[in-house]
Amino acid sequence: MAYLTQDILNLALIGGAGVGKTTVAEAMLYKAEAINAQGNVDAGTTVADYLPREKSMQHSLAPTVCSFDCGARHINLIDNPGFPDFIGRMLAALPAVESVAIVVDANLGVDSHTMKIAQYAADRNLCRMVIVNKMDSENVDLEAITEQIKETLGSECLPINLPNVDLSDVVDCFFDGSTGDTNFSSVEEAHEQIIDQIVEIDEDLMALYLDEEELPEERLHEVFEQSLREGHLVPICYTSALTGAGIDSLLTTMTRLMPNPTEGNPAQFVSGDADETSIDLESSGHVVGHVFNVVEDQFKGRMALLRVHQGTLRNGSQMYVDDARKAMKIQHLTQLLGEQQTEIEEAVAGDICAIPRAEDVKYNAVMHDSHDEDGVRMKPIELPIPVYGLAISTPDDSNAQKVSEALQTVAIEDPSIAVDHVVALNETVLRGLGEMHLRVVLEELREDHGLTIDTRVPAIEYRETITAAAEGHHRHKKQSGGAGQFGEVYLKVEPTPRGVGFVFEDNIVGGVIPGQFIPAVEKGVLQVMQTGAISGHEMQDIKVSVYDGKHHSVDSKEIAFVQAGKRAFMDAVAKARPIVMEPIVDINLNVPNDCMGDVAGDLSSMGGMVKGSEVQPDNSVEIQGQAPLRELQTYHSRLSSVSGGRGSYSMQFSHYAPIQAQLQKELAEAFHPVEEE
Ligand SMILES: Nc1nc2c(ncn2[C@@H]2O[C@H](COP(=O)(O)OP(=O)(O)OP(=O)(O)O)[C@@H](O)[C@H]2O)c(=O)[nH]1
Ligand SMILES: [Mg+2]
Repeated sequence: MAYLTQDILNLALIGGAGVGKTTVAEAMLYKAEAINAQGNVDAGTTVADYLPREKSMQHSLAPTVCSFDCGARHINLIDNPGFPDFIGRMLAALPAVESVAIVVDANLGVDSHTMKIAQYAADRNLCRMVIVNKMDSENVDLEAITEQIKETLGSECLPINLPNVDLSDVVDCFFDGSTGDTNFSSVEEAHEQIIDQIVEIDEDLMALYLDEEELPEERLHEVFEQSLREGHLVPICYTSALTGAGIDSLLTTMTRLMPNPTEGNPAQFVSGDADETSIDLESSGHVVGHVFNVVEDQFKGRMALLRVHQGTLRNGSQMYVDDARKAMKIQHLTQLLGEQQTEIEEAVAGDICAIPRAEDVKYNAVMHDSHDEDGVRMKPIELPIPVYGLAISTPDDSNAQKVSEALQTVAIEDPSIAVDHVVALNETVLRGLGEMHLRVVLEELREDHGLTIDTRVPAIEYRETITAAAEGHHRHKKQSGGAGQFGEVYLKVEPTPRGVGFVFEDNIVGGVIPGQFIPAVEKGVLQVMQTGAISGHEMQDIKVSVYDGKHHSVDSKEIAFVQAGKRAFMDAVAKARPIVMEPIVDINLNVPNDCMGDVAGDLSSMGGMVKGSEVQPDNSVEIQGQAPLRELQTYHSRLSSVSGGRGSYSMQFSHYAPIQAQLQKELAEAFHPVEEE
C-alpha cells in the first residue's frame, strides 16, 4: 500500500519482562492479516523474537520493528525487551515513535520498573496508552488492577473499552455507543469518565457539556487528540494476546486515535550550541533521519534502523552520516517485519525503515542529504550509565584482536554496554546494567563468535580530586653540557562543582610565560590529571589557573614548561587537601517479601542504604538503594545466598563520593609513581 505521512502510526510496546508485549504484537499482526498464523513465544515462532537467543530464552533482547498495514494506516510497531537490564535499548528506540503502549500483566499490575519507563515516555512527551494483557488468566481482578493503574500511572488513565462478563471479548466504550454487560463498571460510566476528562481542556466544550447540550463529534475528536498529546488522557485497553480477545478493539483504538507523525509531539534536535533546529516533518526540504538502533549480523553485516524526521528518503540516494564529508549511497532501502526484509523505493517523512550494509553507521547518528545539516544531532536522551563490570581476558593472545573486535560489535548494538580499556591497569572491562545483561553478551561472544573469554572482577576506578584552593610553584632548570632547559610556573588550583571535569585558565600578564608555552604547561598538568597525584587514579573536578612564571630567551622550551607545569600542579594539589573518591551506584532490587530485612541489612553492612521500597502485587518487594560499586561487584552471589536465588537487581552509576580515610591511606601507600626528570 502506498501511504502518506498522515497515514503512519509509530508505536512502541513497552513494559516489564514477560507481560506479553511480543505476544500482543504477534496477535496484532495476525488480526491485521500481516501474517497467516499466530506464533507464540514458548514455541519460538513469533515474528518479533526472531534472534536464536530470544527464542531460547523466551524473552526479547532487542527492539524489533514490525511494519504492516491496518485499515487505512501504516503501522510501525516496535516490540521492546522488558528486562530492566535491557532498558537502554528500549529507551533508545523511543525517539523513533510518537506513541507508546504500556503493557501491564493483569495478574501483576504496575511495578516500579513499569512506572519508571512510563515516566520516561511521559517526559519525552509521547502519547501513551495502557494495555492490560492476560485478561484470560484465572482469578484476575481487572477492576482492582484498573484502580492500581490509576494510582500508579495517574488518574488520566481511563478504560476506552471494558472486558465483557466472561472475559471472552471487550465492549467498546467510546466509538460506537455499544451496549453490553461488562466485567466491572459499565459502558455508560466509562464513556462519561472519558468525556469528563477530555472536555476539561476546552472551555467552550465544557460549557456545552455542563448545559447538557449535544457535543459536536468533530470537536470531540480534536479534543480527544489534544488530550492524548498533552498526556491528559491515557486510554486503557484490555486484551488476551493468547485468545485474541480485545485485539480487534485494540487495533481500532490505535488506528483511530493514536496520532500520525504530524499530530504527535516531534522529536527534538539540536544544532551546535543552539537548542532548537528547523527540522520539520512537514518541510519538503532536505532529508534528515535518526538512527535509533543498529543490528549486527555476522553474515549480513550491520543494519541501521532509521526514523525519517524530514523529507523523503529514496533508495539510491546519497546520505551523509553526521559530519562525514563523504556521502554513502543508500542501497536496498528496506521495510521490516521482524527478520523479514522488503525492499522499498522510498520512506516518507515520519516513516521507519532499515538500511542494510551500513558498516559506518552508529547508533544515534543523524543521516542527512545536505551539508547544511552537518552538526544536527538528536537532543541527548538520558540513558543509564553502565557500571556493572567484568574484566575480560583471553587465554590465547592470538585471539585478543578478535575479542576486541567482537566487544566493539556488541557495544555498538546496545547503548548501555560499554567497553573500557583502563590504561593504568591494562585491563579491558565490559560494562552493562547487571549480571544478566553481561551474561547474555558473553554468551553471544562465546557461542556466536566462538571465542574463549575469561572474566574476573575488575579493579575499581577510583578518582582523585581536591577539596580546597591552593597555590603551587615549580622552577625547572637543567644545565647539562649544551643547551639548558628553563621554565618556571606559578599556578592556583581550586575545586569545581562535581561533574565539571577540568578547567584550565591562562591568566598570565605581560608575557612572563610566552603564549606558545602555555599549552606545554597545560600538557604537564593534564599528565598528572590522568595518572593521579596521590593514589594513581584519574583526577577530576579541578580548575587550574596559571598566573605567573618566568622564561629564558634561549633555554625555555616546551619540555621545560611541561615539567614545570606538572610539578607546580603536584605542589598545589598536595596543599589542596586531595581526596580519593569511589563510584556509588543506584541499585534496584526485586526480592521476595520474606527476605526484605536480610537484604536491607546486607546493603547497609556494605555502607549502602535503602532509599525506598514497595511491596508488589506478586508479594515481592522492589527496593531502591545506593551502595559503593566496590561492594557490589560480586553482589550477584551474595544476593543469591541472602534471597535463596529468588532476587534480581540492576544498577547504574550515580555519583562519585569520598572514600573512608583508612582506604585512602591504603591506596596512597600502594601508589609508587615513576619519577622522571
Ligand atoms: N495467559 C496468557 N498468557 C500470555 C498472554 N500473552 C502472553 N502470554 C504468555 O506470557 C509469556 C510472556 O510473553 P511475552 O510475549 O514473551 O512477554 P514480553 O512482554 O514480550 O516479555 P519480554 O520480551 O521478556 O519483555 C509467554 O509465555 C506468553 O505465552 C495472554 O494474553 N494470556
Ligand atoms: Mg518480548
